[in-house]
Amino acid sequence: MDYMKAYKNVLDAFSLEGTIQEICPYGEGHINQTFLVTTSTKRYILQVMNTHVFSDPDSLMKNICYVTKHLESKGIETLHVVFTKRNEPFLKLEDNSCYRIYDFIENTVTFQKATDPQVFCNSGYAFGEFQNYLKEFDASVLTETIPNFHNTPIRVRNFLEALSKDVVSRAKECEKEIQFVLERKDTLNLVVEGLQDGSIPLRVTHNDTKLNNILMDADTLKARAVIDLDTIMPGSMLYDFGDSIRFGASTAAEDEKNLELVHFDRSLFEAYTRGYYTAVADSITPKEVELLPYSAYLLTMECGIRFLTDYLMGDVYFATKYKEHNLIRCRTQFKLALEIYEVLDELKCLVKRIQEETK
Ligand code: ADP
Ligand code: GN1
Ligand code: MG
Repeated sequence: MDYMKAYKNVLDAFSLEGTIQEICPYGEGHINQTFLVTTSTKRYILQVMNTHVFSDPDSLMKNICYVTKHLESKGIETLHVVFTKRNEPFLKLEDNSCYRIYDFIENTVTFQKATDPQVFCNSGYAFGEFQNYLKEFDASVLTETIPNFHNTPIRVRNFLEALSKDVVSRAKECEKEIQFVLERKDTLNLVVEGLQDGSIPLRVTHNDTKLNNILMDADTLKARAVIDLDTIMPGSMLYDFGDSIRFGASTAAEDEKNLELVHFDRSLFEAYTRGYYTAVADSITPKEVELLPYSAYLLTMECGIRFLTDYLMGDVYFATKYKEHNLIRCRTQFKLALEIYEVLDELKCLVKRIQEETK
């Protein structure tokens, strides 16, 4: 596809430096379409915003502007929104398609897999620090961009609905996975119940803390900037911790087809927990500490259920590269969830040890 031609009008609407030289697809995100734009003097990230997933782009971009302004005021490196020539934070065309541009954050790298425990530990510390920065942020200005995003019981309900409709007749291809959810659906309520009865604090959280949503410095491999700020909303810090473990403490990619290669890696769990706990030690509550291992199980199950639901619905949510992509992703998640569940008690001991050592 000739991206230069396709997006010329879009880019013309923004105040960019230099003359455009190249536009090419970039990154591994599942939600927005991301492009790297190179001009004669600078690089930018262009995103075709996913308005199916985020139905209120105005509020979404307001959230991002609030949060990035807050971070900037504290001297923290963050996404920089490039405004349009009409001084809007994003461009909406007549066909309702929406586009935004960020400065490309130079000299950074993203990882699709945690290979080095120290890098994973650094990312844990950075997501913990990010949680701290959001503590002082006034949650009342934020719009909930996806209501009930991590409400796992509601995710289960959506799955059951997709299963009963079976609109693309795929249920017969995933009987084992369906059974897996049905057998475990009652183990997924603890965080939502804790938030409801007040025993788990509601905080402002990132909600999408996978390793490729953090940019690491290319030289030091320390975290430079937490990105993908679309889902910053009130939530539980357990969502952020659990989701990082789900993605990063695996020995294989999220879409590895050979399940024999997919294992939960306890040393990666330990590395991340060390980094994260060190950052949040002053604010994490005893119940949150207790539930850290469970949250890894919960978020892994939840994500697997979301992939399976999308598979049953005909791949309407996540970007997929081939027909079984969502089912393959679901299988890696369920394999990991099972392995995490089997060692929950040992992980609790590990967390206690880290807590003692950090005192
Ligand atoms: P999605 O919501 O689809 O996951 P992201 O906002 O996470 O989209 O962007 C996808 C990828 O693009 C990221 O994982 C990262 O590699 C890269 N990326 C996004 N924004 C920037 C930026 N400002 N500078 C450098 N890389 C970026
Ligand atoms: C999506 O946007 P991205 O690719 O960073 C999804 C997450 C899932 C993740 C699974 C808004 O994250 O919730 O955990 O895919 N984001 C949204 O890889 O749904
Ligand atoms: Mg992303």
